[in-house]
Amino acid sequence: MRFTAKTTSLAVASALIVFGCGKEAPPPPPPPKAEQPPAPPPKPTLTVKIGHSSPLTGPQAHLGKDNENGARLAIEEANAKKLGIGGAMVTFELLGEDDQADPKQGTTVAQKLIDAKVNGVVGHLNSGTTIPASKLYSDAGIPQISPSATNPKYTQQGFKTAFRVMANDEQQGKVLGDYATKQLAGKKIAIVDDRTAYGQGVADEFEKAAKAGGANIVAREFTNDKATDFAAILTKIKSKKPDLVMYGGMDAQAGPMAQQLKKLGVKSKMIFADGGCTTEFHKLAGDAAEGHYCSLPGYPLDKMPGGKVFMEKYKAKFNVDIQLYAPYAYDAANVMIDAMQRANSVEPAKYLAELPKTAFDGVTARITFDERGDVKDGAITLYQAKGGKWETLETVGGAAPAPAQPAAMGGMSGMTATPTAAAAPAVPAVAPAAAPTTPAEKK
Ligand code: ABU
Repeated sequence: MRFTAKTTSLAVASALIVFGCGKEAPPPPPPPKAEQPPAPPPKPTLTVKIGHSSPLTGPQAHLGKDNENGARLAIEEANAKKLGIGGAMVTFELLGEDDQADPKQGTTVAQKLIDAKVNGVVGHLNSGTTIPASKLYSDAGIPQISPSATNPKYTQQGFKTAFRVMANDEQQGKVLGDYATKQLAGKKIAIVDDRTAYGQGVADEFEKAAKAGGANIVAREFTNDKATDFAAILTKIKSKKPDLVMYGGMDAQAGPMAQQLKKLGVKSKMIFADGGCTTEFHKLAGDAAEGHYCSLPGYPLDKMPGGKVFMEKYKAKFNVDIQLYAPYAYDAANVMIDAMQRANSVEPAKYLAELPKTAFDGVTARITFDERGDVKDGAITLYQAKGGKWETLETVGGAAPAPAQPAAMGGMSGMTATPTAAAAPAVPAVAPAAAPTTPAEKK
């Protein structure tokens, strides 16, 4: 007990000492305030102008709008990502111009885009406009990626600024010529072209390959890219009784030509390259479309990873089906933006240095460029018109895509892949344009 009382007294005394005879101890002083770092200044914003040029009026307006839509979709998606490049928040703006598929208008429009200080150009659609415009872009140091111009000359001029994301007409003409003579056993072939850089060029390449395959060219006629009446040339062709009629040109002529062939009682099938390989061909030709053949660079879109998703997004945004080159324009714009990100600069001279090193998984292909700026390992797919759609026959060349992902909606309107074609491995029958294995340096 004594021990307990003593202990208690000591505790009380200690408490009195500690708490100052019953007064409450003041709260400890707050620690010195840490310096708050100043809020970072808002990132500067930067508007980056991407030029686009295609025919928005005239017989190819539906294709021109399709290209523009593809590029616009890529740009809007990039804007939604709020990309920072070179320390600035970047907003991309599409400057769309109408070159009317006319070479002279193509250079006028190119100069307009250069004067507007675009950072790059996606386009033009036609070889006939792309080639003369490419000189102006080259002189101005502005990178240009054509989604659809296929005349080889475009990338053979030695311009460091010129790129394309689609296999060229040497490759396509050869595949068509081989198919016409080997698979379709064409011996007597008539050829018509529209005298454009594309139409005449692809017809020439087809002719070379068809002759090499043993065919006799029984007629070589030409029209133009505004014509709709082909009675005179088709009557001449009828007298030659061809097995096949090859057309070098666009759907606006291929469709009526198919109709007029049928009306004349010509049973020969037409065969043509990408310019006629559209949904519009079926509309223009009606029931005369059945059985004709076409080719289109790349694998069928619905077999590409990202292909079906792209179709869905496109339809949801524009409320129309893809006509032809929209996926290529989408890829071209994305390749340009990707190079800007890798360069961390939107300055043409800086990101141009990154373009040859591109390795971009687009919806049309894994895009890498050869030393000229042509897409490497470009595949080419052959289709046949059946029941109002293009059905896949086979794909030639190119690296086979990874399996496509499932999508909620159906495939691209007017393009269907047969199960056999989809499962078949690519047949490397077409030599890709000079294809070094390392990233290309433009010379
Ligand atoms: N690729 C065929 C249509 C565009 C062009 O090269 O003229």
